[in-house]
Amino acid sequence: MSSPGAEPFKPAARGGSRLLRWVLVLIAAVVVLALALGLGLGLGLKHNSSSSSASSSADGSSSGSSGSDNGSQNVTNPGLQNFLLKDIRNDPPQVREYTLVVQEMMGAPDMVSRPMLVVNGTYPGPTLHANQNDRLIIHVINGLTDNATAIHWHGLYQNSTPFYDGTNGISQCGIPVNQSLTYNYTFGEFSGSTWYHAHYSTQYTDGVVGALIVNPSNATTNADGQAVTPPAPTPQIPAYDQEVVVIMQDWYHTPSPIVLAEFLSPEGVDGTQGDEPTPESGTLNGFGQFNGIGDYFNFTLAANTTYRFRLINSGSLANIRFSIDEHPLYLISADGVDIVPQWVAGVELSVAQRYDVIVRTNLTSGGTWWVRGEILDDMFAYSIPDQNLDQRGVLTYSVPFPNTTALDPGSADPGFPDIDDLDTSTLVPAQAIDAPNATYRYPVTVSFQETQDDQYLAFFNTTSWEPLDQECTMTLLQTPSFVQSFTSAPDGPTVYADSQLILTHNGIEVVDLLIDNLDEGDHPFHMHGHRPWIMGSGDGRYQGQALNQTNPMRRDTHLIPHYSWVALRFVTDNAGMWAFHCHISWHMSSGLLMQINNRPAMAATYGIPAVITQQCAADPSGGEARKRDGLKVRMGAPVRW
Ligand SMILES: [Cu+2]
Repeated sequence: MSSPGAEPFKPAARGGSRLLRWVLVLIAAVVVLALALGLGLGLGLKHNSSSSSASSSADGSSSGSSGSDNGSQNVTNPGLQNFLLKDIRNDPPQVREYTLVVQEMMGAPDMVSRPMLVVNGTYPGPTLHANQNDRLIIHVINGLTDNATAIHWHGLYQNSTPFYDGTNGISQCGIPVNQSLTYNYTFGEFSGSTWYHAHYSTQYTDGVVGALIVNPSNATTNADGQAVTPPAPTPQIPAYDQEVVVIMQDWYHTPSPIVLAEFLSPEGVDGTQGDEPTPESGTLNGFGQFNGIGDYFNFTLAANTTYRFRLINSGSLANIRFSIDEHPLYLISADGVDIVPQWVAGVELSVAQRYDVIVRTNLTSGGTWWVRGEILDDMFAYSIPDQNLDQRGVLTYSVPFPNTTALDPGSADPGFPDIDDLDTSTLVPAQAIDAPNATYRYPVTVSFQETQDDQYLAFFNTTSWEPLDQECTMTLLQTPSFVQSFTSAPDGPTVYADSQLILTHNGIEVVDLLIDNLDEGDHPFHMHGHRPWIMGSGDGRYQGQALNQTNPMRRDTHLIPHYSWVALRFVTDNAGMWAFHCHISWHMSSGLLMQINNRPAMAATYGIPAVITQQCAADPSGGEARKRDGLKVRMGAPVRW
């Protein structure tokens, strides 16, 4: 671990920076008010900007007119206040209630207008911010015109509430149009940076994403008044003054149902079946640049302050490299797991991964710096003209010796002489937990295969997933015969209805998934309801190599490179049906999903909210339309859902 400069991390004195912060907030409020009055509350994204400079206003929202589209139908940027978090760490345990409306609107994050699916009219959606001992009550309203939806809370355990996991085909069948579902849960042992997103076909690719930030809590009771044990302290993690969310994703100019249909067709998106759709650009806190234009998200921060940046890749395919020019990153957390900190120049986030880094605004000259969210092309099977992978935001704080020269949009990342990017093999959890001995071990293969009817589908072993019609596996658990099919049989894998690969354990077991990725592509695998240990990995197939049980890294999303193996270990103590799937949108919708069925008899006793069963019976997306997890696509001019 290298350390630039000898100065250890200390939070800056809070008084001075707080005054500056209030001044900035006041300025931002005046700007927002002026814009709101000027535009009649129709704050729209620019569609016709020719500016390539860092021109967005202090609150992060664009100051442009709403172009040729109906302004009231346009997606807006939620502004800096959505990403620069209030300090709620000392709030008492409480119930926090939110309403999220999923809607279809026109938007242009990178100046290219297209139909989007968004939450509460903004992209990204509102940041949900809570402490570990809080209860969240979230009313999700489906304001779409044709399609059902479901919202998943990535990385949460949903202990005793597996039916609120928000996963189409497993914990629910989707919220029908004009209906709602209230998700109601606590965090248990979870804290950290994570995100929520639609878990219904490829909907999140079109914009149904937002940050979900959970602070650890030292409270000894929870929001329900129950006694809880505070998490063990992690003294390695430095104190910080304020938190900043950075949510980044690769960005497509065509609505995902159309792209998905092309991907699954014999011709593929580019003439080769199986080539993953390549994005046109990317976004960083809702802004992207394309074809030489686009707004930059402005991180207008206070000088001499210690910030915890919470980085999220909410994308669909690409890895993203994050860095800030001239500001080294002190990496402290990965997917909500505190790690032994280390200095890095940049971090690569696979789809659905998160990293937390400490950034100090302590330079004395300059004043503006590039914040980089570079879309990496290592997953791309083909290139497209005009593609812009170089996505940026701007960091600004006041310095004694400002440089008045404008930032150069063509400048390369200057890097650091003595600091490298993160090597994920060096990640070590700060709270050491040794993995217990496995009681079951299962070889699992991952592959893409062409089927007899010319579909190119993804398989776990010999099963390619698709959601069931008018039922999901959690509603099926309310059927005694379905539960008995597991409880009366030995533990292990079964296939239900040809498409549901279900790995069942009736008791609390320690399970190894020995995964061989036989595919030429990399896959970021996500296990719902668990934080598995990464016991080992390597090239080729698993052939009995020794596994590391001593404080292995544990995280909910792990990239398995092409033609390689990984061993994941988890304990089956969280009763319920849990998805284990590739988080590349196109791959999950090709069937790369299996289910982990922990203690089905216990899970059945949790019951399931009647509304979920009723919404399944409503068959929200209509029989065949839901096959292959697809969405109804309404073709017309312009192309919309
Ligand atoms: Cu994949």
